[in-house]
Amino acid sequence: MNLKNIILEKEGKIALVTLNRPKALNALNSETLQELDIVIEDIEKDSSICAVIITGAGKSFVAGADISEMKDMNVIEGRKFGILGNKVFRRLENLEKPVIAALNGFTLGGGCELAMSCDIRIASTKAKFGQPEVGLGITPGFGGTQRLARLVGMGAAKELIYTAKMIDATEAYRIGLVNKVFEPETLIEEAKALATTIANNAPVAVKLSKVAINKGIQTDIDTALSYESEVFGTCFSTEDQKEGMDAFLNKKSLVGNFKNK
Ligand code: DAK
Repeated sequence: MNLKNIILEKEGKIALVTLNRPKALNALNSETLQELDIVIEDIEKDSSICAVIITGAGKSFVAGADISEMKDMNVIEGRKFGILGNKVFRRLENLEKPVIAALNGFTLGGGCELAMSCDIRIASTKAKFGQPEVGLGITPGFGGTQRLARLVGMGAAKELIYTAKMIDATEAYRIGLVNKVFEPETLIEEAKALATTIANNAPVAVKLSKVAINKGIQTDIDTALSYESEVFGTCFSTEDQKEGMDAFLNKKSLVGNFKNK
């Protein structure tokens, strides 16, 4: 895999994806989005990987879509760029493995939208968040108008989007945009600990939980509960369910030793 702007590392059951274009604060250009697509595909196909961490190199997670690339786009190019971004973010959101965003610094615009396409967000005390698009004459275009309101509620989402102001990690935690905040030097270590805890549980059950939550949140409660019953039933076709319950009844635990089958 020949990547210029992303580093992909694998440690046991965990994949660590580092956006690595620090000179431009890891701004998302078409090339980086295409590389992210390739990396997600690789992780999708690698059955040894059970959890993913995404972070940024340098002082930024992602400072948004690449303004220098977007500046002179015509309508067709803008649409193409938008389709690519939405495709990649949706692929990440639907990846059947849990994804943790470890937000080390600026998490702005398309960067905040990328973080919201992940399952869990943890941040460094140095991280800054915002949707600055309206200050540039555009609306959020990689899902920000939809995912932010679902995550933090309409009031907080509208305030962030309409004002285009940045908030710090404490405020992001207060409104529920991030789950936890850590000192910068411990962020990746904490992300790996969280990823390991998740990866040690039954991977199929984690995957099916993600599917049920993501699908269910889009619909009414009765339909959502039918998704839940469906995935719950599917668990009983797995070896992990049989062996996990058997281990419990024999006063043992399978945590860390599930087969992913
Ligand atoms: N794009 C391109 N380059 C960027 C960038 C960005 N988003 N953000 C920073 N850089 C570059 C800077 O231009 C600078 O480059 P040089 O001058 O060194 O060549 C370098 O990174 C370092 O930045 P600064 O010198 O500005 O660093 P500071 O620490 O002083 O300031 C900052 C950091 C994050 C506050 C500042 O860089 C900043 O405000 N950056 C822009 C943040 C922003 O507005 N981001 C939102 C972008 S809009 C679409 C879908 C989605 C989107 C668009 C279309 N479609 C559906 C079509 C998404 C839009 C966005 O994300």
